Amino acid sequence: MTWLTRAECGSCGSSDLELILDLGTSPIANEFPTEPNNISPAALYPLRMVQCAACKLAQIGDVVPDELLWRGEYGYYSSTSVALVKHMKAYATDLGPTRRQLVSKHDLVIEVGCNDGLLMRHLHQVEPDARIVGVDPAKGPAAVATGLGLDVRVAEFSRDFADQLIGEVGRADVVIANNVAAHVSDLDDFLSGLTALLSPRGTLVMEVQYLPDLLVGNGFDMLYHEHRFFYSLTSLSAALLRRGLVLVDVEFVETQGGSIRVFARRVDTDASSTAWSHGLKRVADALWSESRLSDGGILTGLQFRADRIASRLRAEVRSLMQAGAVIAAYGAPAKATTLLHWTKVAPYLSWAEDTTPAKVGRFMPGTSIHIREDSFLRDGRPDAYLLTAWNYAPYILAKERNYIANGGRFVLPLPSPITL
Ligand code: DWN
Repeated sequence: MTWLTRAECGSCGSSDLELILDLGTSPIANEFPTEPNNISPAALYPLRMVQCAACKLAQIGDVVPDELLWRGEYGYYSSTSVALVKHMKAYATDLGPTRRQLVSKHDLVIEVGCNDGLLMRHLHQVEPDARIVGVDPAKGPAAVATGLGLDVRVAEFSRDFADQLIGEVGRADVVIANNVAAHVSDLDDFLSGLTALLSPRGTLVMEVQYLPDLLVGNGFDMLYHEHRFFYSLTSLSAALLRRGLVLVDVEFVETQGGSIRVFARRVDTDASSTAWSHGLKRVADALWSESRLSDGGILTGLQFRADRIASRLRAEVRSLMQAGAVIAAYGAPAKATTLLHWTKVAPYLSWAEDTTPAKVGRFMPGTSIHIREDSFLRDGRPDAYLLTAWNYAPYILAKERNYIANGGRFVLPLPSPITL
């Protein structure tokens, strides 16, 4: 089974797709093998980003089928990231009775892509009288959530599954989908399913990685095969409207190198009620700002910046190694697969360290880099780390202040390689 080269936009169907970024070939990013270097050429897939000239949605140019993408044990568990735990706790509070009052007593909340139930747990804490149901296709994370007593359905979300779920629990007052809309193969079916799940006056809350932040931060490593779509507010608004949803508010959050949290309601209800007047203005302001950004050529220059970063990062890492340094990767995030394969710095890394138990003992995809447990509390530390989990840099550099004070170095790959 191979990949499908996209002939039309996954949202509006236009065939006017422009190449933005070509990163050659790369393995599946979130599948951490138990053996080193297990990549045959057949297991490498083209990695390109294209943008639809009609609706401006950026998307992966060659779609690896779900059956291949999710065949292994999905390696991502939200609750293993301290930074994400903090983020989701604040997120739940924001939706709860003391802030937006979106999740109220006896409400039905459905989270699509609930992973290991991290947000669900915190929503239960802020509103114990709400009914919260999760959906996720990954058996491992879903089993963790179920083990915590959470109501999680192990299933691939679709319009058909939405209809089945409505029959079981009814339509939701709040539907949540964080870091999911980027991953789906059929965007129309996915968004139509979310719309169907919503009660007439319900609210959809979605977090997605924000393309302008990716561009400003040169985050080319966010391009990997499970990320099928890359959203601006302009393209997301058009995609939602096409499926009967209108944006009523937007917040900018730090996760994943910069994301947006959008709030949307069904067009066939009173979405413009005064309750959302401030939110509607925030949406209008953000759309205007985006219209100015897209004229700056920041999108068309991404390929040049990715090329330049690759050569500069190799130079930074090579010079450290030539000075006798032992270098390790700090974090084994999915994006590190793209970073290592595009920049070709894997041969300079002695090992990787990660706090995710499911990743420890395995290898970075397509490399012989062994993943060890987080050595924060142990000796045997390297002379330098390549900070592959750069999106958590403030948290990690603060956590590692003693390592740095004792001469430890960090190489930050993005937005431009620099050794601290
Ligand atoms: O959309 C997705 C996002 C939400 O999460 C999925 N495509 C898969 C995944 O992407 P990722 O693997 O790049 O996510 P993270 O959360 O940026 O990965 C950070 C990695 O770094 C994790 O494996 C945990 C690790 N880590 C660590 O070892 N020490 C993280 C921190 C903060 C640390 O101190």
